[in-house]
Amino acid sequence: MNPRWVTTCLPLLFLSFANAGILYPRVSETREQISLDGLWNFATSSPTQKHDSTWYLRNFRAVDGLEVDLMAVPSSYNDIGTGFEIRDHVGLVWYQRDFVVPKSWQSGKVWIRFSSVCYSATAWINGEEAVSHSIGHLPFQADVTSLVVYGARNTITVAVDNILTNSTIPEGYIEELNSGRQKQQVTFDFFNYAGIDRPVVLYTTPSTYINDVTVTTDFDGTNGFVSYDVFLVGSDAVTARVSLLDKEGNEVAVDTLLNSTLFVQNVNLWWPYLMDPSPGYLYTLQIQLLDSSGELWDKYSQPVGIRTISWNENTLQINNKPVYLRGFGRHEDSAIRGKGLDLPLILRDHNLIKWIGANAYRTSHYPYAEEIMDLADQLGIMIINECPAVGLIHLGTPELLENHKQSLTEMYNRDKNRPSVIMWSAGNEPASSDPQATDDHFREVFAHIHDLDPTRPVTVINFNGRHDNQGGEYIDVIGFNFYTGWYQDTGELDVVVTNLVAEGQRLRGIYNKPVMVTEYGSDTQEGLHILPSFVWTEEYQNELISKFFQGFDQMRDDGFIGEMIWCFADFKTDQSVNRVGGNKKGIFTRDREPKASAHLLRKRYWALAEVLDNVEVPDDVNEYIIGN
Ligand code: GCB
Repeated sequence: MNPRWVTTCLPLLFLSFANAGILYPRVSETREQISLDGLWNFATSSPTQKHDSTWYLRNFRAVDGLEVDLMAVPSSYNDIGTGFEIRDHVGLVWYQRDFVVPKSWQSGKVWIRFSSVCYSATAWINGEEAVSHSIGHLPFQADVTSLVVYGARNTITVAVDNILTNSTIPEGYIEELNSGRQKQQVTFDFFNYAGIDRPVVLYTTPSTYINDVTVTTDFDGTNGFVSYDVFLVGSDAVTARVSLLDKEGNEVAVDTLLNSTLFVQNVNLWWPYLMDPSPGYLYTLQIQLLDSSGELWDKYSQPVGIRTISWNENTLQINNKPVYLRGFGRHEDSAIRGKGLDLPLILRDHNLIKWIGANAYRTSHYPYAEEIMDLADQLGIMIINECPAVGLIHLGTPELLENHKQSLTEMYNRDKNRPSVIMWSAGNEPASSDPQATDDHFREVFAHIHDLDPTRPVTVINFNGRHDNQGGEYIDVIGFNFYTGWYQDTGELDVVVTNLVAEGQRLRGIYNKPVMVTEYGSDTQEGLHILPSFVWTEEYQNELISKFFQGFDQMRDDGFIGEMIWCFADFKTDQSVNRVGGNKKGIFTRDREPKASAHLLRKRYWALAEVLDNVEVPDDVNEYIIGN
């Protein structure tokens, strides 16, 4: 045995309460996994039915009068059917399926993990409640070791509720329509998709297991440092072996403590896309627990990017180099699937992001699937990671505040180790009608996220809405959404540059913090052309964004750190008279084909990369759009 492997007897039971681990489930020599994705039985019901009886614990197909359909997991349920009932459903829906747990799983622990259910969910296994959770877009799990039967068939039933209230994250309320129907009103414009929209897995761990790991990184010249904290649950004495592997799988550092710093010579730093010929370099932190005889007890591998983030009143820096963010606001949205995870789609999206030369995006307006975040880590895309607090109104109410903080905690627990996450966003466009409430609410929210994570800056987009400086001392970066030339001064392209620069300077003046535009743009129907340009045409979108480019370039040397267009792709919204088939501010159509603006933005982003990152632009980007 390696002499550096020492036995560490830890107060393990104590640790089990100290940390709420939500590690991404990975198969290893000690961990197995079964996917529960596929077609589930599916039924809708009225909200009151939940409390009627325990009808839902029976086989759906045997419940008299219950109409049972099939539903794909993962997917939003709304656009799978053909009727209004399912698309516009308000309240509970029910999912059910059978699964078999292998006999061999009896020796350890069995977990069920949902990557996201929108919005609240309760799951029963064989009639026993297994887990309940209430914030969408975030994972949750439960130990179901004592609920499942081994070597036999089990049944899982999941109740999913899409109702949003004035204390949920995000907020909403139910309106009685003239028709007598109920409608879920929301404080955002994207379609209110719901369902089991990300993968569901069963997985195993040993009884003493790695519950969580927190990693922070640093470097000094060519030396890299990976500090880690491994949290165990269990009660046995174990031996630890924690090693760092490079991309080729070579061990470059090793330690025997559960909490230590690994030192890496000739470090390969994690760099953003186009800032280095090999952006997104990932090491693997391999954590092994061994029993007293040296047998492998548990093993978990965590990807690690070694990089630093620093910020001051003028700049945001990765590895001590100022970065200029060029990217998008985006949505998880596509035809039929809604917000359901779709691997071909997310790959196409990231191929388009590389093609266009972007280096960043914001997860507007909720945390995206872990598989999406994996791509960002691997490609070197910088992420402003936004919690689901979009359009909060009831600021100052204790329950909303608690839920808001909880959404940040859960997002942090899930994504804390991701190198791509360079900033937290505690929300988008909160209402500002009550400045006192805004101040109190956000003072607590910022303190909370800064306590969780002192290593990353924090923003709220359009903080305080009207940009007065209530609470501004707690915010690190000012992100603002600015629709001059669209919602304001519609059709008035001549005022765009002046309005934009004036707003940027005003915000700089108030906060003295780095400032960036997190949304700008215009709805554009692909294929619609009018000369001279007219709102909704491809010409207008191009002319409007060209004006913004001029404004951005005027601000760039004065604490202006980024531009994100709204939006990456067209997306579905609720029915409304100012949305024709959805929000059409996409640079790409909903099926991910370029509008004219995508080609223009590509020239802009590659020109910025050439000037700021010193890269060669691709041969087919033959015209540079930068400044004037
Ligand atoms: C905004 C919102 C975004 C909307 C966008 C729009 O300010 O943040 O969610 O989609 O405006 O197009 O109206």
